[in-house]
Amino acid sequence: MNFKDIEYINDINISQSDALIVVDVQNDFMPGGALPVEEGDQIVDGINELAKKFHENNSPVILTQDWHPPGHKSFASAHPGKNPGDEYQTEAIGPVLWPDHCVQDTKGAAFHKSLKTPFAKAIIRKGTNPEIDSYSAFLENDKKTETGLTGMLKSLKIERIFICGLALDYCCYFSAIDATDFGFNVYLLLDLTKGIDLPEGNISQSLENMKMKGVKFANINSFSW
Ligand code: VGL
Ligand code: ZN
Repeated sequence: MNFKDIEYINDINISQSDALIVVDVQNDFMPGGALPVEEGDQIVDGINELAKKFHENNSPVILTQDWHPPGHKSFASAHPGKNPGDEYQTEAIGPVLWPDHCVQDTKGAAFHKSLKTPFAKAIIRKGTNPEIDSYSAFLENDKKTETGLTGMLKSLKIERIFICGLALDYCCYFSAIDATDFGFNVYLLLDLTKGIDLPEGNISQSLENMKMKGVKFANINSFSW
């Protein structure tokens, strides 16, 4: 599956049962960062524009922040002889190892300087357990430990969630899949995300999987306002 085969939903009106989840718009995922996503910086203005609309409508904007302790097990440097990009799969880590990135309280873990963080109702920090990675904003990679975001959104009576940010085929993808499992109606904003594509083909595989799960695709022009 390729971007041009995708059907986009149109004429979306934001309502108070909608939430916007802005995934990992952090320096380390930007060009020049520790785990750069190509063109990752090009989505920030659009995300700000959309977040402003949600905020004006009293619909919650949630930011996520990858927030690893030093020596996190997802880092190749924590495994003697391993390099970033090497395959490594356990229940809690993988399918590949990463360069050291988004270490708690470092500049790399900070949000991109242009991201309008005052729009956020909450910031969910994930990947904080040294042994377990958390690509998803909802569930850690052990598929058991919740971040708490589901409870928050359910108590706010959120039904529909819109996902944007970085990276398309990791944190956005796993967040979208888990959100459907938790019963939300999920939209991925394809022009407000960029992917890593590691291993190669991972972006099209994740688009295919999301489509099969019932995730819908939209972009910033899909909203009517
Ligand atoms: C991410 C790899 C490792 C992401 C986070 O934000 O997509 N990817 N940690
Ligand atoms: Zn990470």
